[in-house]
Amino acid sequence: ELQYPDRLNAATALIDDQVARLGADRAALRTPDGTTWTYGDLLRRANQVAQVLVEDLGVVPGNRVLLRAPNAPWTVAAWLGILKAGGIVTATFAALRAGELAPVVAKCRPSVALVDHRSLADVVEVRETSAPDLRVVSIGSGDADDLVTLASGKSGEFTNVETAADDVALFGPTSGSTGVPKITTHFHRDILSIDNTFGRNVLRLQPDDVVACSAPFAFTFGLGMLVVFPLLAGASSLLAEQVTPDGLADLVAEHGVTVLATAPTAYKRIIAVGKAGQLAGLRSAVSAGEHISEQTWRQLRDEIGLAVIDGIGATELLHIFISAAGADIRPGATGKAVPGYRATILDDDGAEVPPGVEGRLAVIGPVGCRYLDDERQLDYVVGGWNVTGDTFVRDEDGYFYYRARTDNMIVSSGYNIAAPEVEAAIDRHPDVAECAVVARPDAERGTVVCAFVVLKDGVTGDAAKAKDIQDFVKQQIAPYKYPRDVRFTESLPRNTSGKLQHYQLRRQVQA
Ligand code: 3SK
Repeated sequence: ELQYPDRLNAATALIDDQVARLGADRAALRTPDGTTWTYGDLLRRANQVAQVLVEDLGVVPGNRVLLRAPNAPWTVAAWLGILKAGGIVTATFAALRAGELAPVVAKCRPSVALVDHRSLADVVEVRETSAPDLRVVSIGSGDADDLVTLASGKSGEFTNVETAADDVALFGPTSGSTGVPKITTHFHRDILSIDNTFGRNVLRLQPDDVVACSAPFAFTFGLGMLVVFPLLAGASSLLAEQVTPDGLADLVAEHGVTVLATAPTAYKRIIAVGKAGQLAGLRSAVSAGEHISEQTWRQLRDEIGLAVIDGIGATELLHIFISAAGADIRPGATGKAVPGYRATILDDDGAEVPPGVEGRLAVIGPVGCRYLDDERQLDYVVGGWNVTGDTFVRDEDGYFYYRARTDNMIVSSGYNIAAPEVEAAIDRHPDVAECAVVARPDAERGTVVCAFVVLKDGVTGDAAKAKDIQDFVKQQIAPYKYPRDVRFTESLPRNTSGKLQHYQLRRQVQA
């Protein structure tokens, strides 16, 4: 069992202690344009942010601070600064629209929002419609009241708040299979636990590693890969604000990246565009967010000798809990329970099933699911097990093999997309009578959002209408959730009591 002192601020371990241990001059954060922040730079700027939060914005321990910013050095400084001040980071994707942000704000009740200057509009809209007391501070505008400007006027000296190891440090919103956000809560010790489990036992970064990851920090996969693991290893990370899979391969080759973490879609795309060779300098590569096919895994191994570390994690558990690296890898399997975790397969009644029998993957370990004020906790934690939304099967040797999602979640290119949320957005289109959304298998993205749409009488379902519906959806919810495949139909399959039969549509799109 992992033991932590009673008083523990994760930021102290991540940056103050590392500067004391390794010195200030090592590179911590790099960007593609050549900017480098050393560990000393990061400590000073994180302290400056903490000073702004406490001295100028009146943040006190336990206050929630919304953070909406891309993967960039000031975002890391802001994230650490919030922890230093004893605040709770409420991380949100920059792609979320006001309608998706509002329930997160309502539930988390942040007092301050630190927001990239290019994505202020949705936060301002939420403040105006439902959160009048929210103090919105831009990052990077250059204005006098901008976070970076305010921080630059501070000394950079700050004594971290002595939080308890089990004080909440992080709220991780997750869309949930119905589209109504759930807020996962994580303690200061949880942030260090992910390193003591996956980080040290599977990933094993070296101090000279340079890590790149396509996931945003708001997704805990990105947070672990770009902030927690590299800082605790004394390594550095390459932060790119927005990066396509092709761009990722170029970054790896051009910036001496030694460890890459991304979703299977990116690996497939890199292979498809003939850029796998650009990954040849990697020491290690991680795939998570969705299942990587054995074929893609073997292609990378055979073409460039890269044995990708597959893994499954969850926002609820902060990071990866099933994985394997090196000689432990068994092609086709996601891996074994990460040291510190136990994993099993449960049937629909919550009973454990023997090897070879499919069921729901359940895990137990140092980080567990704790939703903020949400009855769905009772579905996720059953008999002490954290019951994931995935069907798996295990073998006699403790290896776990992915089968399918168990709920309404569509996992496309590593993004979790709740089918009911997309259905609700399509239903609001004035020409739509009804619709149903399912996952359609896709060679590149794993699955894509596929919408079956019944139009109102007299409306023609053609390519222009499909595009119109897609654009309409992108206006209402985060654009990555839009249906890439829109199929018009006369009616939707229903059972005798009128219940929509999604499984019939799923069957249609398998063909
Ligand atoms: O989706 C995953 O597999 C994952 C991995 C790491 C951290 C968080 C998540 C959701």
